[in-house]
Amino acid sequence: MHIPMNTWKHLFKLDPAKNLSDAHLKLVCESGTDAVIIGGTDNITFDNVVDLFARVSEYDIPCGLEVSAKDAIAPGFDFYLIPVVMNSNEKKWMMDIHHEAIKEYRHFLTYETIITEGYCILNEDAKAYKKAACTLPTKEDVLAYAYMAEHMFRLPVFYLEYSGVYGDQALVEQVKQELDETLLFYGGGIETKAQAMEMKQHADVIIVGNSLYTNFEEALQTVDIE
Ligand code: 1GP
Repeated sequence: MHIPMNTWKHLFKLDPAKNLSDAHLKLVCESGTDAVIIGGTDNITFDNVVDLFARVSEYDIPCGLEVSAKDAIAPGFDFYLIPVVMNSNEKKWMMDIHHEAIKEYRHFLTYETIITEGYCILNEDAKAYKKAACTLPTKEDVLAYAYMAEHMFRLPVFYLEYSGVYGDQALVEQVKQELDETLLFYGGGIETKAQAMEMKQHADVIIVGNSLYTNFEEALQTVDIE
């Protein structure tokens, strides 16, 4: 499948370790979002990933797996988002887990389905920040990571990850100015349509996750950002 990332504006990220009713899942999948991502940090298992994927597959919406645990990688997704955590202190979050995953799953982790994300995690309290042993980068650091993502590694995506908190709009704007080819994904703390519109001014794609589980009705409005 050709992944039409260049047309994306908005993605919902569903956490397989959290509960979403069938009625709410239907509204998410029929919301007009460009794709649904399944991903999270804690308690991600093969079973809960496959269960949620089966439920999303009832709908006519592309579904991707953002890989965070090697044991929870399942075949059949339309695409696989592979984070490479650029501000991690540990090589395993950039290379080694990926290496192990490819040895096992290369038959379906293919050129056509993989979207490698240069991840920069900016919320020190985020579970992913702690798990991936990150260091908080300065503004100059972030801009250099963005430059590296595009010019050194030619990554399709640079992901500013504020997971759980609403980020620094000025920084998102500056990072966008650093990028020409690499798409800028922004995720973190978007709870309202106004916030979605604000971040979408600069990011190519915004990702909404947690607010689906805290204020569903407001979260659903974030799709409507034209
Ligand atoms: C998390 O970037 C996504 O990986 C979305 O963040 O859960 O804070 O919306 P939130």
